Amino acid sequence: MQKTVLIIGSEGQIGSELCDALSVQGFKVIRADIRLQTDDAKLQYQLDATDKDAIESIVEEHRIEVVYLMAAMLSATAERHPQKAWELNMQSLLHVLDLAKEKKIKQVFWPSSIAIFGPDTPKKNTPQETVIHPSTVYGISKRAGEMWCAYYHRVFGVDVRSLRYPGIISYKTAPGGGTTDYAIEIFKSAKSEGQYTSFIEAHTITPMIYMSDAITATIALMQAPSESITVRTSYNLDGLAVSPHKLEEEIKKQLPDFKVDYTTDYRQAIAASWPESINDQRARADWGYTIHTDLQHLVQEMLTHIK
Ligand code: AKB
Repeated sequence: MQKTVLIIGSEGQIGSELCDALSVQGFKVIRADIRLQTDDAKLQYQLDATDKDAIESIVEEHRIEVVYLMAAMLSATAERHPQKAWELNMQSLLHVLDLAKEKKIKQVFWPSSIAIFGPDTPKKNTPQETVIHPSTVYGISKRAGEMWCAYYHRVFGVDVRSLRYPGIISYKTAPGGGTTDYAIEIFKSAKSEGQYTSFIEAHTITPMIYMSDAITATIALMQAPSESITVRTSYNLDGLAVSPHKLEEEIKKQLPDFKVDYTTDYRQAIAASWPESINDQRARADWGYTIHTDLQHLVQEMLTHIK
């Protein structure tokens, strides 16, 4: 029988592409997002992710087996709205974990982030287990969420799985409120204006991956046999080491007149507190994580498709 999955945050950068990928794989996908206006034959719902009753009623109506909880307030916006960020990022997770604990759903995916790491974490080849002192509200909420996931798995047997996503670069749905958003804006501006003013310093490196690799990794993790999942907090995932300067150099190969200047703001300190590269041996060994898209290909794809 066709498995029914619920994507909470279906209209966001990752959620929207996850819906498409899971539909192509034959899943019945129910979309839910605060930004949705209409019910389309009950395949989509306007949903506040902090409303447990509303989530539960969708789960019951559609006999949902798997929930992908993609709704979150990202790092830059969360610094401006700490209380709201904490409520959204934590309440939504605890509600979904409770539904799994009550056996109303079988499996949960919840995204963590490289933002859990802070300035005193080793910057290069950051290990899976290391010093984890996040310096942002978003990072704190993601680390707390990881610990909740591990707790619900250990104490209640909940099958919750998670990835520490690097910054994700994509062209279909714009991200909102992240620090790594510059790495998408730069392509838009390169095409439309031939110039970009970066809020991140030229040589600040953060790990980034192309959306297709993030989606492939998410689905591979969720489809792996339970006994091969040895990390129940969240798996480290490495990406490409990207900085504004590296993107500028790569874009210039195709648009030689492209120029970048720099006016940094509070987001610079956030980016500087994150690792440059990540050790993802556990993800590779446990369920076969690989990156398929290199920087050259990524830049070419972005310049071809971004509107
Ligand atoms: C952000 O910049 O906040 C996100 C992230 C790294 O989790 N893209």
